[in-house]
Parts: sequence; structure tokens; C-alpha cells
Amino acid sequence: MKRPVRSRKLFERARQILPGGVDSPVRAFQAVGGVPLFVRRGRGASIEDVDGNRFIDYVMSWGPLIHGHAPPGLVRAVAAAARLGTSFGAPTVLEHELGERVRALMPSIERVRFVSSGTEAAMSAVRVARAFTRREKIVKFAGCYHGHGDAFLVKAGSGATTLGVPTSPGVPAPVAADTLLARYNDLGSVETLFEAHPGRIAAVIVEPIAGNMGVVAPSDGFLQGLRALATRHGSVLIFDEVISGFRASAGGAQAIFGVTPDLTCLGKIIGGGFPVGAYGGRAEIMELVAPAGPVYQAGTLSGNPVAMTAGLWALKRLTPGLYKELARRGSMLAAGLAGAARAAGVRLQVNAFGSVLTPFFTNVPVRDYDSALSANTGAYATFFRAMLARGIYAPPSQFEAWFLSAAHTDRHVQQTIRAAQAAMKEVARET
Ligand code: KE4
Repeated sequence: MKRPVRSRKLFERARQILPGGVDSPVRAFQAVGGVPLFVRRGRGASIEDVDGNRFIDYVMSWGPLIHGHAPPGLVRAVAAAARLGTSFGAPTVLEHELGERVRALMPSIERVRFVSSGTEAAMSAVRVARAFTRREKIVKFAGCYHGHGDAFLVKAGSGATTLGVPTSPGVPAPVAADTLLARYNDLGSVETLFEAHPGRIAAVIVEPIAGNMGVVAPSDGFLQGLRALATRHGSVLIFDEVISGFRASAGGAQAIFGVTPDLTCLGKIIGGGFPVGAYGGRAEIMELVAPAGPVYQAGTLSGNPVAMTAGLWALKRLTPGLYKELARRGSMLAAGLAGAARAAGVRLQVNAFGSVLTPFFTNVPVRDYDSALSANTGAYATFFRAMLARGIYAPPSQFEAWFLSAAHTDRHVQQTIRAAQAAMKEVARET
């Protein structure tokens, strides 16, 4: 790997105008050390940085790129759309075409509203759930992340945990007080909250397959239990499927586990790499959203025709064969990482679900936020740097998911495993 000379210069300049030199905290490499690499281009499963280094990419823009970087067909489709106009602020046929495709894949979504990010989707879903139930409190799970809306920055995962600020300054105390915290995979912790706040919980919001404390799958009966509790107490069950939607399966986690949420939040893959989020669900709830109803939510670039084109392109290619291959390679990589750690005598738990996975540097099975936090972040940082030096670009945080795409081949995975075998020896030496 060539020294990141140009990235270093660009980073110094970026820090003069962008807080921390980035537009999203996890990109700054603070948890893993070194200079964040400035990317020049991406193609298929790979990215190239401004110093000419090439990497197999497992960040994949944090999940949207299930078909890989810049698939030629997608680039052609968005170029053609842009030539017709990049934004109108007026209805286009593309929006309800994509909405109908979302409903076909996730029948619980009887009505959907497009926005420009997963954060907007989650914020809006909670607002309409509060309006529908006329209640104010929400339940979230420690370690889950639902974007940076005030209500969610309480024991939040992803970058908030990575930077050691899971509860952010600047969130007004009354707002934080309305966010009740439960433990992932612990139904009792949710029942306790319902008993303590009878008739006051508007919604339970959960990542049905958690990705933001690292990957943590729901234990048997967990999601079904949440469904029963929400129904019993008249609360809205919100599945935040920004990661798992169209990723875990074409119908998301709700299709896999057979649990029907009242509302679903979507993002990432739905935009094919362009800024798209969405929230939707039961018509009687969603019909409260303006202008059909009184709950206000709006957006200049919501339903943008270029982004809708990219989303349609991406969702039209979610075939059963795609998921089979993604799952096969995901488990190949998971097994390879585990094998590399075992051979080097490094304590590792690999949580994998289809094409997402997280290697946790701990010997404790990771089932929730506390067990995720037992991971040795220093060991992860050593591993990250050793992999980078060998041409593998992993998420620069222990508390994130690795993403595979249709562009990742067996050769890519085998190359990654070979790099991991060497990297784990460095971890063993250094920790
Ligand atoms: P965005 O606002 O970043 O589009 O979506 C927020 C969001 C909501 N819900 C879930 C389950 C999410 O994972 C996210 C965003 N995910 C992070 C990665 N873990 C985005 C990466 C970043 O923050 O830079």
C-alpha cells in the first residue's frame, strides 16, 4: 500500500472547513487511527483512493450498494434521468412506481412516503406514531441506531458509540426523557417499561436485525414478543429496516421472521446509492401524514427523479439467486475470519446474517449492547490497519457491519481471508 500522502494533504485542507474533515463522523478513522483515505472512484467490489491504492471494499457506502459500486446499467439509467431534469419539486410517475414496488416486496407497507435519509424516515415514523396514539414516549434499544434525530441519540449505536458519545449533548432533557431504553434480545426489559408507563408508550422502534452495535441477530421469539407486547398495549411497532430492508432478503427482516410491523423505516438500498429514505406501513396510520392528514412532514428533494430511478434500478434486480450467493459468500467470509483468529490464538466472535457480518474481538457471545461493548476496540483497530495494508477496506469501527455485494466474488473473499490470516497474527503480537 502506498503511503496516503495525498489523502493526508486533503484531510488537512478538509478540516479547515468541515468539522473533523468529514461529513459523517465514522469516516474520520478516529476509532482506528491513521488518515482517512480519500476515495477517487469505486467499481464493482473495489475502491481506489487518491494515492492510487486499491481495496476490496466491505463498507460499500454503509449498505446501499448491494449491486456493487457504479453498476454500468445504473449509471446509464441515472444519466438518462438527469438529462430529463434533476429535480422538479412536483409529482413524477417514478415515485408511485417505486412505492408500488416497495409494497410488493413488503406488503405491510400499504402507504409509503419518500424522504432523503434514514434519519428523516425514523424521525417521521415516530412523529406519526405519536400522533396516531396521542402518546409521547418511545422505546428504543441500547446500541440500536435510528439516525441522528434528537429522540434517538440516547445510548445510540453506530458512530455515536464509536466516538464514545452514545448520548449526545444538545438533546434537550425532556426529549431524552421521552426515550425509554430497553435491552436488545431481552423482552423482560420491554415489559418492565410498559408496566412502568401504562398507556404512555407511543411506539417501540427496533432494528429487527441489529447492525449498529455491530451485527446482532434477534434471538428466537424476540421480534414476535415485541409484536405481541405492542399490540397488547396499543403501541405502534416500528421496524427500522434501513440496513436490513432489501438486504436480509428482498422483503427485509419482516419477511424472514414473519413478523408484521405497523410501520417500517427504509433507506440505503432503496436509493441505489442516492439519497433516499422512506417510511410507511398501515394505511390508517400513514393517512395521518400531510397533506392527507394533519401530521406535517415535507422535503425539497423527497422523491427526487434521479434518486427514484436509481432505487427502481436497484430493487428490480433483487433476485433469489442474488441472496443465495450473498449468503454463501457471507458465511464463507465469516468462517474464514473465525478460522484466521483461531489459528492466531485471537479471541473472536463473528456474528453474521446473510451478507452482513461483524468480527467482535471478544470471547463473549455478542447478543446485545453490553456484550458488544466487551469487544477489544484496540485489537479491532490493529486488525483494521493490518487489513488496510493488505488491500482490504473494512469498516473503521468495531461497532459497524461489514457489507458484501453482488460484485464480491469468491476470489475477493479468499483474498480477504488470506489477508486476515496475516492480520490476526499482528493482532496476536500486539494485544
Ligand atoms: P441515514 O440518515 O444515515 O441515511 O440513516 C440513519 C440510519 C437509520 N437506521 C439505521 C438502522 C441505520 O443503520 C442508519 C445509518 N447507518 C449508519 C451506519 N451504521 C450510517 C453511516 C454513517 O452514519 O455515516
